[in-house]
Amino acid sequence: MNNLNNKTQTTAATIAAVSTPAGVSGLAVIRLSGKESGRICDHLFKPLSKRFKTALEMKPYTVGVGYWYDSEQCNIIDQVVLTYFAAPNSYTGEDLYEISCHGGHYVKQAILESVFALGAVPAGPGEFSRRAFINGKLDLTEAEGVMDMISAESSRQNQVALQQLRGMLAKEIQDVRKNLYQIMAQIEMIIEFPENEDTPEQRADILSALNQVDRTLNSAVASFTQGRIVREGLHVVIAGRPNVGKSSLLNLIVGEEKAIVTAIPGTTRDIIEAQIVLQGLSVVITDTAGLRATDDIVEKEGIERAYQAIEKSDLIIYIFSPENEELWFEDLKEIKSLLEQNKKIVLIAGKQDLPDHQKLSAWLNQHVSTLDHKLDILDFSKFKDQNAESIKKYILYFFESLGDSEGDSIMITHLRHHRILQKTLEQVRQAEQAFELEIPLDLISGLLQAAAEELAELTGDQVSEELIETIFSAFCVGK
Ligand SMILES: Nc1nc2c(ncn2[C@@H]2O[C@H](COP(=O)(O)OP(=O)(O)OP(=O)(O)O)[C@@H](O)[C@H]2O)c(=O)[nH]1
Ligand SMILES: [Mg+2]
Repeated sequence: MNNLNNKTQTTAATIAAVSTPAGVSGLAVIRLSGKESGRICDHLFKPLSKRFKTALEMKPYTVGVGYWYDSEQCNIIDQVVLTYFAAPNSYTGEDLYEISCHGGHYVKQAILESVFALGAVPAGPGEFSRRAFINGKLDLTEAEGVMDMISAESSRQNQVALQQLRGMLAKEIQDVRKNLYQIMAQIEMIIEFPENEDTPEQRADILSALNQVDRTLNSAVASFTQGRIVREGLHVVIAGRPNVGKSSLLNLIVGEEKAIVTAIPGTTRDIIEAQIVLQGLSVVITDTAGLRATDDIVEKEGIERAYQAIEKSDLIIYIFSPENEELWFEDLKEIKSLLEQNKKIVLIAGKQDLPDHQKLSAWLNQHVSTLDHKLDILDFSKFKDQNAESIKKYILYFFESLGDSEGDSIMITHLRHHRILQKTLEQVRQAEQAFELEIPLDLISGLLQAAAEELAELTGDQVSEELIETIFSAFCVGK
């Protein structure tokens, strides 16, 4: 464990990388961070006119326009805009320069080579953010928020990333830790001065403070059900027998002919995945091979993959067709088995335009009521656009029904956070029980100490090198 008290330490090497995406663009940004960044830029950047300063003369948070030279100072590579952020008030906490240059392959490469020639080294993935963490500019949850912000594809992903990036989760965790330490201090007082401090009021006070911590942690832990889905997308799988209209439903929902539709049972073999955004929520919809016993090797593999997708799904849209009445009981068996695996299912009485649909509807209503779980049944016909809209509405309704989070409360979106909070909550609950059972106070204090230390790992106040490595290596180069 590395106790990162020394939050102002700087790492020796000056690092550089292109922070904008690979490929050709109008402009690109190259970042340079570290003690030597001013000297390196000063050597290579010549102001365009007297209006602009050299890199070392620039005031912090100003820009200069000028020419960028190669490391021999013979050839101009590009005309650039240089921005200077001074330590410690920069993203990394170190002296940091941003070179805005033209976004062609040659220019970017040549500028990078010029700074490497003068002693900068290539930044690894996430190294700018890692330095920001080491220098106390970001805690781990905020750094994870930065990464989520970059990969956000929907407004809800953006919102949860922003919440974390702004340090709201970090603040909540700090508050809980503070409360835990206060409770430990109160317990300490009772141990030290039992004759004065060990009163029923004091004990009631401690228990109520513990209950409060329990409630906060519990609501954070519970928010993960929705939080995980917001961050990773809601995984919806369309399943059912061959030829019931699974691919037709996928196509209608995503609004394009994504999957092949034919009258031949067993048309879809592979997994077909489409991503849509429903009211700011990312949804990944997967069409699958029809479920049946088969000797066809390709189809068998497809069905195997269908089951894998089902396994990972948050919601299964299971379609029945009026055309294969002989299989309805088989379908019901399949559904029972999925329910036993705790899968969430909505049933579709498909091909609503066919005459036997009513019979299917009645059968479903009758038999579904005998199941242990209440399942919703929707109608669908590929000829009715509004059916696709109702299914989309249902998907959103399903998501909303997973939680009761109030609009502005913190949402946990990372498994790492969830695990830590869950463990902390267990320790706090043990402490509550122990307190009620009047177990010796020093043991309770020990449990609370463990809980507070657990939380320190969440924000990165106490964290292993290995964890830091794991988190930042998932970042892109240049961030
Ligand atoms: N009448 C009617 N026919 C439909 C409907 N939906 C699909 N079909 C037809 O049913 C046949 C199978 O449709 P698909 O969407 O390919 O069915 P699937 O479940 O993906 O089939 P597999 O990929 O073989 O498992 C095609 O001929 C479709 O035109 C519907 O709502 N009404
Ligand atoms: Mg299909």
